[in-house]
Amino acid sequence: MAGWTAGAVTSLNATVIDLTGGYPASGSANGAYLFAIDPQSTGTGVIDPFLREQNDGSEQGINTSIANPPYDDKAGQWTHDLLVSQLGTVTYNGHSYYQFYLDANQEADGPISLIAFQIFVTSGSPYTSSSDLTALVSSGTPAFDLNGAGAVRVDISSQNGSGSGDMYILVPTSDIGDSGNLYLYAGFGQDASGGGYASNDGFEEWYAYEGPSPAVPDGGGTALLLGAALVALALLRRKLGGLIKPKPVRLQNPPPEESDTAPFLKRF
Ligand SMILES: [Ca+2]
Ligand SMILES: [Ca+2]
Repeated sequence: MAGWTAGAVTSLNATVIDLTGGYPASGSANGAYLFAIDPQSTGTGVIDPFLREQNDGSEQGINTSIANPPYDDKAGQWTHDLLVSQLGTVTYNGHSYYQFYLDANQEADGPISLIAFQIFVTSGSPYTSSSDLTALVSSGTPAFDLNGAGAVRVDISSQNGSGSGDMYILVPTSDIGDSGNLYLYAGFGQDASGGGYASNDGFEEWYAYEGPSPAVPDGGGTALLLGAALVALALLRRKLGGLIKPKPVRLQNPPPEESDTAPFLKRF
């Protein structure tokens, strides 16, 4: 979808949040906080991405389990419906947030620009029609819009290609609520004035902190359950430790590449 420009970005002078310097760069917009992820972070765990999107020039995507998803979604099991109730919360500066991670994948680990980030919440069953989803984006009211208080462009380093998180964003839980279907609509590319960085190379991927996991059953825990518990433990350490780096939790024979069919390890 080359040439696409986020409708919300109408100002020629978007506020730029520059995270390309990497950790500890950070910024905030419309009540959300954005942080570059430390490339030296050693936390690793089994991750459940819910949105992959990919195109050259610019790209946009929304999470859905529809077999033929709209926009530049990369169909497959790592692009799927998500419930608000699946998410865990984190506390930052005394307030409660949902935490969404981005793993960007660009040529030569180059930068990319996030120019649209909206979260929609709906009740009832998830959408099964691509046109209903695009109508939601074009005419619905987002529960959260990073551009809601003025155009924002977030420049992000895509360190370490795919398999390593590059940024996370904390979205106030008060904006989202605690139930319903959660749709993340995210767009990348240059802003309306031609600033920022186009998308290229591999897919961009989103995942979320999905909260504390059930205890691993004695003697019966599957690798997936164990991995999820370790991720939760590592994230809990992050939460409790502020900016203190999480300790290594699991680094045993990570697969060389992310699989389309099985959970995989990712650094965060
Ligand atoms: Ca990356
Ligand atoms: Ca890319």
